[in-house]
Amino acid sequence: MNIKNNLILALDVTNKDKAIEICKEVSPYINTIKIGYPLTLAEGLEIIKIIKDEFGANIICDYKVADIDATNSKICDLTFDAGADAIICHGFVGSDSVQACLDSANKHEKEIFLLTEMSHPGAKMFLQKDAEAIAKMGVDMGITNYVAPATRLDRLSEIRNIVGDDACIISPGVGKQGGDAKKTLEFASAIIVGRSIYESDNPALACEKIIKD
Ligand code: O7M
Repeated sequence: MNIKNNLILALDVTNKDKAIEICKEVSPYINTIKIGYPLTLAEGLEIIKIIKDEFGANIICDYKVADIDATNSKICDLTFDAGADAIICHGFVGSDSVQACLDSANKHEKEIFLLTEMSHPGAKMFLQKDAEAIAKMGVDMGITNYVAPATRLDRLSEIRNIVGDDACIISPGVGKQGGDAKKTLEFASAIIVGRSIYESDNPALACEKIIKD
């Protein structure tokens, strides 16, 4: 996926008009938009095509898919049929569940991103101890796209070592969660930024600052 300025917008607003307004403002800087539950639950799956068609953006659906294989297949099929270019899947559920996501992506000629360790403090309670094993599982399965935290650069670096230099790592946690864009991009292929952009009085300027820093 070609990610302009190595910057992905997490479009976690809950209203279509607001979403479109933000996308218009940031479109000179951003071509890849992450749509998650907040916007999808507010506006329905149709929002994927609306944003994709209006802005020609890559759409990564952040549905953190984490169910049994049969259910994961349905979730991924519906998401790709709705126009998503990629879907984010949890790794902790194990290889059969992740394989179902991968099979759906391959069938639709789309992509998955495998979530390893999360960025929030709570990730240290359970997920962190298995994050390296999750990344190794992804490598064994031939997965080339990953999500790893901008809030713990030592962990991001460790995950980079496991998945290799050719893998694409997208990294959330820059800005409001305390991560630094430039330092994160020493290890990550792109950063995911939400509130620092969409809560800003000037989202375009916020993008410019993040890119220049
Ligand atoms: O910049 P923020 O903190 O407003 O938004 C960060 C976005 O990244 C938001 O959409 C989160 O749901 C998401 N995210 C994390 O913050 N931490 C993670 O570990 C994982 C994600 C994510 O994108 O999951 C794939």
